[in-house]
Amino acid sequence: MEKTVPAASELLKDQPKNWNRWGPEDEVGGLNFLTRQEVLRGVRAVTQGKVFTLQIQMGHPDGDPVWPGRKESQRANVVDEGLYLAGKGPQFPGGLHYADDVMFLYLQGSTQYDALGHVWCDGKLYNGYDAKTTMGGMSKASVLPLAERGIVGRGVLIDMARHRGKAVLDPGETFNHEDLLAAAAAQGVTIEKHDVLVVRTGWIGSFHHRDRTEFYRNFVEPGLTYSPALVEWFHAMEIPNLATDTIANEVTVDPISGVVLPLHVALMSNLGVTFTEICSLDALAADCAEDSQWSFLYAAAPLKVVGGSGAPVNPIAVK
Ligand code: UVW
Repeated sequence: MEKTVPAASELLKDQPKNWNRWGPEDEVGGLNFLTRQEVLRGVRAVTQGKVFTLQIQMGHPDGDPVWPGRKESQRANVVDEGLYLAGKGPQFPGGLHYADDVMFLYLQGSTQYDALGHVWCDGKLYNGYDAKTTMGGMSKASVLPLAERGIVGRGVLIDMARHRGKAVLDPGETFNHEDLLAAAAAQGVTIEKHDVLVVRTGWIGSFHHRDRTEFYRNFVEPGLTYSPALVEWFHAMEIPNLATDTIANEVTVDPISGVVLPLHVALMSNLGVTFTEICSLDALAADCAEDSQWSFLYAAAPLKVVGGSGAPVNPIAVK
């Protein structure tokens, strides 16, 4: 007999919400936890001056990892020396030549922040905003307030792949907050309240080594899996931001209920946890494994796209 999949709102009906916690006009959710004290706590994690950039390459000639149905970013030259050689380049007194290009991209098609209103259930976005405010561009809970504010705090990396002795977790492989805590203990680091939680699965790092058809077959990523206890843990820990090296920051389909992406609702929409997706974490993870320092200053600011449901970002980790 076929399993009936509940509505996400039904699955999550008793789960906590941070709507109105920061007032009826709030659009940045968990970023409210990142006070000046939290910025300074992040700064105190800097001990060596090592810098890591966490964005994947964008417009890679072999394609970029995207959620099925989205198109990969495409960059194209508009002006280059070829145009000048053809006698068509723009001419200026003094003879300067220049290069120009354009890019077609999904705002969720690279390393990016999701706006808190990016997903919703039952016609209500984060903080109770009406889903009609998404029409023609998001007028509420868009990526712009996240971008205007910036995200700076203490980051902690949990390397689930390394913890399980794998280069990359398997498609559909799940883990929960207890697994994160076990991995943290094995790494010798503590996940502290208000940390930016960065989780490595190895998935995005494997994209350019994998057969493309195999990567997208029955598309199911590894990742965090929903349970009321996991949501309660995020709520109690007041996690402002979850960053992972997967396209969607959670296992694609909840293996118990069959609901697709329930944590997008339970964490992002209900609690206001900001999501950084499609991060490149392999170099940072290799370095953390070598020097045993798993915490760092995390700093990021998505692009200020007016009305955007998300925006590309190149987060920085400083150890
Ligand atoms: C979807 O919106 C489906 O996913 P993501 O948040 O990963 O962009």
